[in-house]
Amino acid sequence: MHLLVVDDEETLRSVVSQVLTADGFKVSEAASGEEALEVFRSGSHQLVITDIRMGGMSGIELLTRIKEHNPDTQVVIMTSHASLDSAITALRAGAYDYLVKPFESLDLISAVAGRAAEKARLVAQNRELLEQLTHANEELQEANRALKEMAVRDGLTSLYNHRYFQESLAQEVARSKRYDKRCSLIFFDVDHFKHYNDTHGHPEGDRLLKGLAGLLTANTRACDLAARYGGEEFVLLLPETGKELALNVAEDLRSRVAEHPFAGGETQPLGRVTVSIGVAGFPEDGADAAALLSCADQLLYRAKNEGRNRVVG
Ligand code: GH3
Ligand code: MG
Ligand code: MG
Ligand code: MG
Repeated sequence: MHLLVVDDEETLRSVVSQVLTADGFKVSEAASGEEALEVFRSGSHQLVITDIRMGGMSGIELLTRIKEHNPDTQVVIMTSHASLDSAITALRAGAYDYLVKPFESLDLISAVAGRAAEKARLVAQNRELLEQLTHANEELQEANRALKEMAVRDGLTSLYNHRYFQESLAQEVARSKRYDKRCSLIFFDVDHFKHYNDTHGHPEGDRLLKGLAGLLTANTRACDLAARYGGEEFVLLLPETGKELALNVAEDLRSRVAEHPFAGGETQPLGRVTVSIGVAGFPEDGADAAALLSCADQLLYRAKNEGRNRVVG
């Protein structure tokens, strides 16, 4: 434990210093408050024993400065019988204890310094525990955030999952109703995906779904919500968007998919990877979430029946 002894009387300083060195402390000395502050700032003293009345900076001011710099440092004050009042002031300012000069016994110095050192050790330990706790808490919060995010995402594509989409659709329709706004739903399904899986294998099929999700995300506005509805079915919820605009978005999406050079696309019945899309608008196609979804689903099936790779609204 590093200890700093501060007194302008050299004899007294060296007596205290010798006693505490014998007790096993690593002792530095300073002859004034100013010097003490300099030594303190450049070292790592956990304990300071200082005289109160010195030429220049007083022991009380030194105490205050030290506490500002490192509140964990323990400071013991040395005072004379004549100035016990300033000892009280020092205690109020955060001193650990005081020693009265002339010293009745050197053992007393050892005892007080020993207790102050123990306190400094406990304070440092507490600080360390607190830091560990804070760190653990931050990690926990981060894990919680990640967990919450995982709960709303689809594992394969990282798009929002079915449950989150259903909740969002219900909310969006309710919001649109209340504020007399429009919103639209784009529902699409990969054409002949069974054939793709049969030709290239399920893992390649998974890769295709991921690629498709990437294409979808890259072409979705921040306010739109893209989700994986089920196996090879995806949805795009467009808040505050009328059906005419949604049809344009859907057509754009359809052509982007058809033009995208997905691996193995040329082996598909339509000669590339394509999607069929149904587009439903609120309020004209359904008065609630279920009706809107059912309408988009029916329109999607019409797109399939009419030859696939098309948008029906
Ligand atoms: P259609 O054009 O009529 O939609 O034909 P389709 O073959 O796509 O339709 P169908 O519903 O008959 O087949 C869907 C296929 O999607 C069957 C299923 O194995 C596959 N599928 C569903 N989920 C996944 C998945 O997560 N990964 C892979 N690789 N395939 C999936
Ligand atoms: Mg003095
Ligand atoms: Mg399907
Ligand atoms: Mg399909």
